[in-house]
Amino acid sequence: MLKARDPSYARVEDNDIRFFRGVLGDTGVITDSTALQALNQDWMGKYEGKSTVALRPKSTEQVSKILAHCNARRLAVVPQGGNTGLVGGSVSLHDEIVLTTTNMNRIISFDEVSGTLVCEAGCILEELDRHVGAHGFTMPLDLGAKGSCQIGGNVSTNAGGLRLLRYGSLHGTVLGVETVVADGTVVDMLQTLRKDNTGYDLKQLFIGAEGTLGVVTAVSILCPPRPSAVHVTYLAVPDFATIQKVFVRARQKLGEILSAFEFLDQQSLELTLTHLEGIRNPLPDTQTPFYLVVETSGSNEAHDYAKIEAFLEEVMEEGWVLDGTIAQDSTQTAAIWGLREGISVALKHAGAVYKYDLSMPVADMYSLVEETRERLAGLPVEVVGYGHLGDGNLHLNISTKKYDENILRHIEPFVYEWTAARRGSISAEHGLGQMKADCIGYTKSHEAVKLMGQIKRVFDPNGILNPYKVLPQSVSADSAD
Ligand code: FAD
Ligand code: 2HG
Ligand code: ZN
Repeated sequence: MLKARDPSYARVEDNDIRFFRGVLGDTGVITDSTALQALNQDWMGKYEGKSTVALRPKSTEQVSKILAHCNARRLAVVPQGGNTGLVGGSVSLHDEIVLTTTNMNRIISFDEVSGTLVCEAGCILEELDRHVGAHGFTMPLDLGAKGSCQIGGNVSTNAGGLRLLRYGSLHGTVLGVETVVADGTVVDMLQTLRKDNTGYDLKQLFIGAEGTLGVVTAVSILCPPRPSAVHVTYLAVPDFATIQKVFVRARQKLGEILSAFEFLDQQSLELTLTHLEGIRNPLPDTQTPFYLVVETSGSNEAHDYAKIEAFLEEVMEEGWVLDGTIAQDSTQTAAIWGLREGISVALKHAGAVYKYDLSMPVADMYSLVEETRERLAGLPVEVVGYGHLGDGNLHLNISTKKYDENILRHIEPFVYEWTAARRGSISAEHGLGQMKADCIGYTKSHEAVKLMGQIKRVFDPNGILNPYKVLPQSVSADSAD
């Protein structure tokens, strides 16, 4: 149910528009309803905002002036990057002003010795990867939305993605951020140092804050050397218990070159083949409940290939893998990744989808998918499970034709309670957004949530930044105890 508009926020008036045009020029202020449509709609088509104004600053100084004005006027603001978020965080609920970083897309510097990239928040992930790739480096994160998500959005959601297993989370690879807090103060934390223990590491608060603490305007990030030998294998596995054995063996045998360990179930595969054109089944003659995408990234082609071949031989001899293929060229590699990355897109094509992004002990993961399937038996849904198994991250998706409160009642709070009972997380990598703002208490303690509310009020005492998201209103508001 849509939360009511908080009446303490002001409404945009003609004088505000005049002010914004004075700062950004006419082209930086969007009021045309057709142009606003794309900014008001989230990637899934599930959340629809009602913003009547969107702002497109080109510099940190402009962001600062906008926020200072909005704070003084108590106008609510939604920061927006590539708008690929999956929890309704990047669109408004009511008439909040959208502040998009799309025009802040300059690369500031790249240090070829350390591999440190400094860039503005609106740079698109794939373009950054191309840029650092030309210097022999790679971005430390990769995700299906790379063609449109922005680094500021990645940092603000603490995006995980397909290679977290190898390069770790953004809490480790982001070296610095520049951010503008609610009253317009620019906080320069754009360090490029690997080591810096001077005081509290404030930048960490902005990694995963989902636009509730400040607008991230620039980022410095450590890029690893680009691997010169990448091998991808696609494996058919009979059951979930066996997947865990294959994972343990992959870590033992592939060691430091293991860069991804992803799983999908038969239902995910079928749904993707049905709804996406151009996706090829890598093992068309083998039907089994589970498939794995295992990737290695290293620097010695022959040595790495031999290692993955030996691993494959071993897991097949054990009877753990029923069939498998190693991509022989970049086209086959892209085809396997195209299937894995295409699952979300296929789900979108299939209609409405209830998405749950959970982390928990790997051994428990698939039982949740099976129990959800049982609970929903008889309803017009397809329950699919896939995800970053190597990171203990399950993507449980319930696909149906249209959003339906009756279906939702069968899923929630069941999924959250089930996850909480195993000390998991109800938001492993996508964030809480508007979808789960009121659910944070399932897997974070009362005391922790209360502290988060206090932190929120330090950075944003008027609550203008991304209201109704991440924390329950009662916790964000000034009156919270
Ligand atoms: P947006 O969607 O625009 O915003 C996301 C949140 O960040 C919002 O709350 C917004 O207010 C805030 N925000 C955006 N920019 C800023 C800024 N500059 N300053 C402050 N706040 C800001 N996520 C993963 O973690 N792993 C995956 O593997 C993954 N795969 C995906 C695949 C597909 C096909 C899609 C559609 C999404 C996927 N996602 C994944 C989710 C999403 O892409 C990521 O969360 C991404 O990091 C969001 O970036 P964005 O620029 O689109 O941000
Ligand atoms: C992925 O891993 C993304 O593909 C998206 O995180 C997951 O759509 C989803 O549920
Ligand atoms: Zn994911």
